[in-house]
This record gives sequence, C-alpha cells and structure tokens, in this order.
Amino acid sequence: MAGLFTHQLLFSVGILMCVALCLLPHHAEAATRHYEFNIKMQNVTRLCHTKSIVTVNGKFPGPRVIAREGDRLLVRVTNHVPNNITIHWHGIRQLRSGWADGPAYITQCPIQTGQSYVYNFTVVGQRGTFFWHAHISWLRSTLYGPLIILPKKNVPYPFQKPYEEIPIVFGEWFNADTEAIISQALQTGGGPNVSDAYTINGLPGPLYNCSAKDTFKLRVKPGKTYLLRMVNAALNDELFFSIANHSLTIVDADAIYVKPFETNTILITPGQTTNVLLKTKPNFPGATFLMTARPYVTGQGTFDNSTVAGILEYESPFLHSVTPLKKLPLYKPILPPLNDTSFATNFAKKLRSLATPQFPANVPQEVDKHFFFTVGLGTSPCDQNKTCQGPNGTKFAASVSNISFVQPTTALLQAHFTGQSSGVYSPDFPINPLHWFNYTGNPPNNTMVGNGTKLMVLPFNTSVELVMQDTSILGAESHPLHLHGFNFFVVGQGFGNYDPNEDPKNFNLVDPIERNTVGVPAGGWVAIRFLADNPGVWFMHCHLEVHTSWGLKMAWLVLDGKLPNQKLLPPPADLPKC
Ligand SMILES: *[C@@H]1O[C@H](CO)[C@@H](O)[C@H](O)[C@H]1NC(C)=O
Ligand SMILES: *[C@@H]1O[C@H](CO)[C@@H](O)[C@H](O)[C@H]1NC(C)=O
Ligand SMILES: *[C@@H]1O[C@H](CO)[C@@H](O)[C@H](O)[C@H]1NC(C)=O
Ligand SMILES: *[C@@H]1O[C@H](CO)[C@@H](O)[C@H](O)[C@H]1NC(C)=O
Ligand SMILES: *[C@@H]1O[C@H](CO)[C@@H](O)[C@H](O)[C@H]1NC(C)=O
Ligand SMILES: *[C@@H]1O[C@H](CO)[C@@H](O)[C@H](O)[C@H]1NC(C)=O
Ligand SMILES: *[C@@H]1O[C@H](CO)[C@@H](O)[C@H](O)[C@H]1NC(C)=O
Ligand SMILES: *[C@@H]1O[C@H](CO)[C@@H](O)[C@H](O)[C@H]1NC(C)=O
Ligand SMILES: *[C@@H]1O[C@H](CO)[C@@H](O)[C@H](O)[C@H]1NC(C)=O
Ligand SMILES: *[C@@H]1O[C@H](CO)[C@@H](O)[C@H](O)[C@H]1NC(C)=O
Ligand SMILES: *[C@@H]1O[C@H](CO)[C@@H](O)[C@H](O)[C@H]1NC(C)=O
Ligand SMILES: *[C@@H]1O[C@H](CO)[C@@H](O)[C@H](O)[C@H]1NC(C)=O
Ligand SMILES: [Cu+2]
Repeated sequence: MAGLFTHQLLFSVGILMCVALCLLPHHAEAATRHYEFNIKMQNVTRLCHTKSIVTVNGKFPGPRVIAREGDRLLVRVTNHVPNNITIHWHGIRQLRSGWADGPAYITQCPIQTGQSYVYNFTVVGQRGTFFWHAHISWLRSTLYGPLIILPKKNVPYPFQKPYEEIPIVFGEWFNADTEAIISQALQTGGGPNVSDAYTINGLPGPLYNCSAKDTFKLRVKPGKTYLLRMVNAALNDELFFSIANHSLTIVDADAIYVKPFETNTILITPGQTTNVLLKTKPNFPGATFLMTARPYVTGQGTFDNSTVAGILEYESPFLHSVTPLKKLPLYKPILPPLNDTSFATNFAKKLRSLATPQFPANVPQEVDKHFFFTVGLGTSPCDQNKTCQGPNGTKFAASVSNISFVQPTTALLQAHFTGQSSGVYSPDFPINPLHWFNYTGNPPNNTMVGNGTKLMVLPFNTSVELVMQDTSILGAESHPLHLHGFNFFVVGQGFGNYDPNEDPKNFNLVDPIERNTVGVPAGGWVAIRFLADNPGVWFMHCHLEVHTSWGLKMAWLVLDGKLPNQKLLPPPADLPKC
C-alpha cells in the first residue's frame, strides 16, 4: 500500500508542535471558563508569501478553547481590525442562547472596529471536538481554531483512554487576500480564485514549494493509542485524509460517539469534525510516515488539487544522536481519486450512532412536518451593460429551493425578538420547491434563481423531517449542509430523485448518525430528522463558503414554547448594533 518516498528538505527544520492538551484544573462541578479573543492583524509567511492576516491574539491558527461538558464559556471578543467580525462556536447547540451563536446578520450584528462583545453560553449535553470560526464573509479563512469539550469529570470515553490527544485542524492557505478574492468574484460573477495550499494546523508541509520548514510533525511513542481530534476548517473543500501504513478507528463524528470502525482513509467535509484513534506500532524507532490530505471534488469548477502533508515520527533512542534521520525511508499514503464518490458513499454509510442506554440515538419516530428542499447552483443576471464571468455571461448563484438568500442589513434574531420583522424577513419559506423538475436529470433551460430573505417558522418542539435534494443545474455537486442550533439524524440518503413513497421504507430510525453537517450527495439526496426544541433563529447553509456567498443558505425560526424554560433568553446588554 505504501510507496517509498524521500525528500531531503523534509528534515531540515520541521516544526514540533506542542501537542499535549493542557490539563484542565480539577473542578468537580461545572465551571465558568474565560477567554480573551483580541482580533488583530498579524504578518504570517507561508509558501514564501508574507501577508497580513486577521487573527485571534496574533495566532494562526487561533488558540484552543477547552472546557468540560456543563461548563459556561465567556469569550470576550475585541475587534482591533478594520473588518467587521463575528465568531461562531460550530456545533455548540446554544440552547436558548442564540445571541451567542455568531452568524453575522442572522443572530447578531457584527462587532465593529473598536467594539467588543462577550459570547456567553453553556455547553449542555455535548462533548467532543468542535471548532470556532469567524462567521462573516470569508474571514474564517484565517480566524479559526479548535474548541474541545471534554466529558464531565470522571466520565470516561466509551473507548480506550488515549495516551495523548492531538488536534488536527485542516485549513486552506491563500497567498492573496481572501476578502479581495470573494469580493472580486461577487462583482465579476465568476468562480473565486482557489487556494494555494491546504494546511494541517496552519502548516502546508513538504509537498509545496518553499514550505518544508512549515510541516506539522507528530512525534509518537510506540505501542500507544492517540486520539486525533480532527476538524475540517477549509473554506471550500472536502478532504480525504490518510496516514501511511496506519489504520484509524473512527469513534466520534461531529462530537457524537459512533460505533467504532477501522479505515485507512477518512473523508471530512468543511464543517465536520471527527475523533479517531491511532494505535502506534510496537517497535518502529525513528520511522517516519507521511499523513496527507487532498480534496474530494464533485463540482465542475476549478479547484486546488494540491496535497498537504504532515509527518508521523516514532521516537527513537537515536533521536538526539548524530544519526542522520534523512537516511530513513518515508512512507507515503495513497489517497482515493479526487472524484471517488463511491468511497464517499460507503464511508457515510458506515457511520452509526452508538445508540446505547448511556448515549442513546433519540431519533424522532413520528414526524410533525415534512419538508423537501432542493440545494444547488444557478445563475443571476449580470448588471446592465456589463459582461459577467459566470455561465453565458451571467453571474454564478446558488439557492435552497431556488431561493438565493439575501442577507439582511440587521440581525434576524433581533428583528424577531423585538417584533420588528416587517421589511427584514418574510416567514414563508416554501415547504416544497414551487416547481417540480427532474432534479438530477437534464437541467432546466432557465437556470436563473429567485431571491429573498425567507424563514421557515416552526412551533416549539416540532418534529421535523427534511429531505435535501441536490440539483444538476450547472453540474451535480456534493454540498455539506450545516444546521445551527441542532444536531440532526441522517435517516437516509440516495442518488437520483428522492422518492417519497419508496425511499422512507429504507430509513434507519434505530442507530442513524447524529451530526450537524451532512454531505448532500452529488446528484442525490439526504433525509434528516430533528426536534425543534431550541427557540431562536437558526442558520442553515452549505459549508463550502463559496456556495454560501452565492446564496445557498436559509434560516429557521423556532418559536418559544409555553414553559418558562422553553423561551429564548433576552439579549445581552453588549449585543452589537447594526
Ligand atoms: C507587517 O509587515 C508590514 C510590512 O513589513 C509592516 O508595515 C507592518 O507593521 C507589519 N504588521 C504587523 C502587525 O506586524
Ligand atoms: C451569562 O449569561 C447568563 C444567563 O443568561 C447570565 O446569568 C450571566 O450573568 C451572563 N454572564 C455574563 C458575564 O454576562
Ligand atoms: C485572481 O486570479 C486572477 C488570475 O490569476 C488574478 O488576475 C486576480 O488578481 C486574482 N484576484 C485576486 C483578488 O487575487
Ligand atoms: C515549484 O517550483 C518549481 C521550480 O521553480 C516549479 O517548476 C514548480 O511549478 C513549482 N511548483 C508549484 C506547485 O508551485
Ligand atoms: C492539478 O491540476 C493541474 C492543473 O490543472 C494539473 O497540471 C495537475 O496534474 C493536477 N495535479 C493532480 C495531482 O491532479
Ligand atoms: C474520475 O476521474 C477519472 C480521471 O479523471 C475519470 O476517468 C473517471 O471517469 C472519473 N469518475 C467519475 C465517477 O467521475
Ligand atoms: C446602458 O447602455 C445604454 C446604451 O448605451 C444606456 O442608455 C444606459 O444608460 C446604460 N445603462 C446603465 C445602467 O449604465
Ligand atoms: C449557455 O448557452 C449555451 C448555448 O446557448 C447552452 O447550451 C448552455 O446550456 C447555456 N448554459 C447555461 C448555464 O445557461
Ligand atoms: C430524470 O432524468 C434521468 C436522466 O435523464 C432519467 O434517467 C430519469 O428517469 C429521470 N427521472 C424522472 C423521475 O423523470
Ligand atoms: C429547452 O431548450 C431546448 C432547446 O432550445 C428546447 O428544445 C426544449 O424544449 C426546452 N425545454 C424546456 C423545458 O423549455
Ligand atoms: C433579487 O431578484 C430581483 C429580481 O430578479 C433583482 O432585481 C434583485 O437585484 C435581486 N436581489 C439580489 C440582492 O440579488
Ligand atoms: C460593519 O457593520 C456595520 C453594521 O452592519 C455596517 O454598517 C458597516 O458598513 C460594516 N463595515 C464594514 C467595513 O463592512
Ligand atoms: Cu455547496
């Protein structure tokens, strides 16, 4: 399986990451954990390009946030940069605390230059790997970091206790300014420029020019079990990942324990996280293995087809001796082809909830409301007297049920809470697309999308089934859809057009995977169920940032319940204003 590979530059410097997770102070009960996020510019060099990027506390990637299940987090974000900023705590449910969720103009107005805002939320009933990232324009390209929620004290993992825990966060590095890239793309209507490298913990690694010194290196001891906490924080690309000559045991996906299974390769979409166990070999002193990631691609557009690599290195008694390490062979993994949809399908099917008494899969068995949304690309007209660089001189667009979401200029949650929604949004997102067509057959002649700021309104505790159907307009494509405020169960998926009579017969209502981001298969559909037990306005969008920019997003409005503990709390006093 592994080929031999040597690269002299690899060993020239090599950055040794501090990999040990800091041990949290011993709190028997839930604690409040304070973090200061100072948003500032920092010059960072990668691939021999230095650029000034937006960072948290000057760090790239940003700092780790660590807490335990049940803790309250208080993160004061102070904006010292010219850009507007918001931060999202990806995967955290924000029960009744939607004001701390973060998507700009959905739950809050941005934190403007010179302002600060305290994100205040409690982590209820969740533990696992999450991440935080900016949720405005494309600023999350540099503003992101891991958010690790440990189980409550003295509650073990439902798998072997790892010797060490290591975050592995994928990102995308652009030599150019990403704000300029998306703004240029939205003006010309064409596809945005692609990234120059993928990164592991901010480092592109030895397969790029001028990058060998920026290589993530994981030094391990033999015969131990490591827990890799993996996050895909890349802007626009799903990624395959593999470590040469090692298999990985998946134990968790999107901070939900799963029935463990072994695999040589994982697939992780932007917005997804997964925990995997890596068992090191008994005796391999000084041996080195590459770990690599590159994209899984289904769309028609151009993309960054490069490969990020890091190094897994076994401790050696000779490590500090004069033995030149570069003489040792380096093993390289083989990743699936860039378009390996059958891998993607099989991998998705292997993910099952633990569904034990301690970690049950509370799949809604009855459904109050069925929804069917299409997701996909489309076009919008070019400004008069201009030529655009999208299909046939139009602009690229994207939509949910042919509605390309128009971002409001004030936050939806505030508009709802203060009863001033008129002129901000309309509560009439359609239950089904207005026009049926063969969604995965020949695309319709008219590819123009409609637009609007439409919300789907749900009474408290509605049990929802949503089928998301990819369309073939401008090419079928896998879309990683992310829902805020909830986890959902992935009860079914398939290719072609969803059949409401036949397909539900095969739904898994016993142990489906529970997650917050799911890949809608290219040219296919996925069915999810969730219980709308969290009042607020909850964004749902493709986690490929380019598609979000083009309008593949919408929002749910979950109304308050009758009981006092079923109501959205009032907004904090420092909530930013528009
Ligand atoms: C980044 O580099 C530029 C050019 O060298 C310099 O003017 C600027 O002060 C630096 N910024 C920071 C935050 O260090
Ligand atoms: C955080 O939110 C809780 C619940 O609303 C509130 O009681 C507490 O005072 C808030 N803390 C801060 C520092 O704002
Ligand atoms: C995008 O790429 C094109 C072609 O290489 C280049 O002309 C343009 O300046 C780039 N845009 C940005 C914002 O870097
Ligand atoms: C790396 O540099 C070499 C030599 O300058 C060049 O031929 C090659 O295209 C570069 N590769 C990449 C990926 O930039
Ligand atoms: C990546 O794309 C470039 C340009 O299209 C092509 O030359 C190269 O062979 C591709 N590399 C891989 C690994 O597919
Ligand atoms: C994947 O790409 C290969 C090489 O470009 C091509 O031969 C093959 O038909 C593609 N497979 C699919 C499923 O698109
Ligand atoms: C477009 O061009 C026509 C003819 O040249 C001109 O009359 C019209 O004002 C232009 N419209 C805009 C929006 O620039
Ligand atoms: C662009 O125009 C060509 C020729 O008129 C047509 O075949 C094609 O479907 C059009 N594409 C789109 C995306 O509208
Ligand atoms: C949709 O189009 C595909 C491809 O042309 C075709 O195989 C399929 O039968 C069509 N489905 C329906 C429901 O018309
Ligand atoms: C789409 O355009 C083609 C070619 O112009 C035409 O034959 C076909 O009837 C059109 N289809 C629809 C649904 O309008
Ligand atoms: C929404 O659609 C209308 C009608 O096509 C168009 O005039 C308007 O520019 C669109 N708005 C946005 C923000 O795209
Ligand atoms: C920042 O947000 C405010 C409030 O929405 C808006 O008025 C302003 O134009 C934004 N500034 C920038 C630089 O985007
Ligand atoms: Cu998408």
